[in-house]
Amino acid sequence: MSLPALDVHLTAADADAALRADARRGLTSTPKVLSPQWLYDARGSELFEQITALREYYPFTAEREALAEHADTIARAAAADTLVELGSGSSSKTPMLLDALDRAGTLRRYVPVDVSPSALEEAVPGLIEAYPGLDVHGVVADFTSDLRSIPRDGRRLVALLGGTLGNFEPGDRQAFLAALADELDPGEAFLLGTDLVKDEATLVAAYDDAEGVTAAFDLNVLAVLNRVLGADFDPDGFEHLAVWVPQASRIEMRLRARRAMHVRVPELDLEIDFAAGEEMRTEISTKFTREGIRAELDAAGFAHDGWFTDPQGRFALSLAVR
Ligand code: AVJ
Repeated sequence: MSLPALDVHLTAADADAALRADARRGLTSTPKVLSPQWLYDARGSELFEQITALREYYPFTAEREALAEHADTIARAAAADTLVELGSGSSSKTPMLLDALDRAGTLRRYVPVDVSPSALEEAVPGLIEAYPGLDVHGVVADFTSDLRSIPRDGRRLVALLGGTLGNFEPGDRQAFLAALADELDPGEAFLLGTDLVKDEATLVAAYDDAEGVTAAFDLNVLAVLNRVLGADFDPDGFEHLAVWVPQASRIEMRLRARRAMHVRVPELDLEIDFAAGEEMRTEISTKFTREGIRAELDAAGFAHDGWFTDPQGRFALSLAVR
């Protein structure tokens, strides 16, 4: 089977340069911080897949339940011919939306957008096979900085699922929502999946599971830095932490130095020191409230059109229209 070419707006060299700039900034700032993008090499993506199957990691199941129950309502409200999925990754929940749009009788095209060409190359063939009449148009782009690369024609439903928005800092989140509102035409819709605030024990367990899969996922970032930047991090010198930060309404994944360490990062021409007990933040995962999401969507220029959760009210899908 021959594949339609991906529309590439981000080359491997661009992505690499962005990650290096991020690492230089983050490793030299106080406290130290890394972009969550570093977590998802092949091994990290495999560990994330394992995380989604953990009993403690409820967001994946909860979003699936919300989609199963409400996808038809969402599809009828959006009446879109084009589903644009930002950060589509393995497109694992996409069929739930595609099927619903198909049942609504409007579906014509699917546009998965991801920074990873390999993720698109893996996901697209199966979708082409499963949806014979569907026009599948993959776009390789960083949607946080480049929304111009998504097709403008048709009536679009833009989806950002999986709680991905929770990885953004508040300022970046607002800038992204405003840029997306600006990109959409009147009547077009945005479907946003967000995890919700709940008791601390449940939240922390979801990011620090008993089997240690999330710890392995977090620590893997050091192996990535060692491989990509020639660094000499000793993963055994760090431990994984999941911390609930109520003032910011977010879980932070951090790596804590078990002892003082000196680390060389030759590819960045950098040497850094960790004090014993020093913490480096590797990911934020913001948890939202209904009022908070409404306020942020309003501020960005969206009208709020629907709120759909799983039966237990753990995870929300917000439908916003332009
Ligand atoms: C894929 C970013 C939504 O924040 O819950 C899972 C990633 N990190 N366990 C999340 C993640 C640790 C996940 N997102």
